[in-house]
Amino acid sequence: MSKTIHALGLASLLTLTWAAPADAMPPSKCQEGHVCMWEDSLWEGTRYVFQKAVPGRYGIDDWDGDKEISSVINNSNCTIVLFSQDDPDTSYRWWQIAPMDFYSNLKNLKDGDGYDANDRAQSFEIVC
Ligand SMILES: [Ca+2]
Ligand SMILES: [Ca+2]
Repeated sequence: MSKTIHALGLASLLTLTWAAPADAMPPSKCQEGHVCMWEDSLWEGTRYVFQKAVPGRYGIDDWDGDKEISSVINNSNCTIVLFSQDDPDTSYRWWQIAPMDFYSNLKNLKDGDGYDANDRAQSFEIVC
């Protein structure tokens, strides 16, 4: 009896582990050729950024988005650079996201000094 319970317990644990991969690409959440950014991790909360991947610099809204972005999908062949300030030229921190890459939690994206990008981006650049 106890052996059965133990086996069931292990089976549920394995199921849980496999059911929640660290980073699962949800392509339906961000249209092809676009860059999308959300208020919360795991593509939840308000989607503050929905931008066609055209090269250039873009602001993140001061009120709705600045220092709030927590998850990003780059469903494009361009590179994204997140900046810590509204003006990329005065930003002292930046974080790069490769083409077709994504972060379900920006705590996992760190700059060279070890600072994560979560709730820090205030503008971004699309480089193609
Ligand atoms: Ca956030
Ligand atoms: Ca901004």
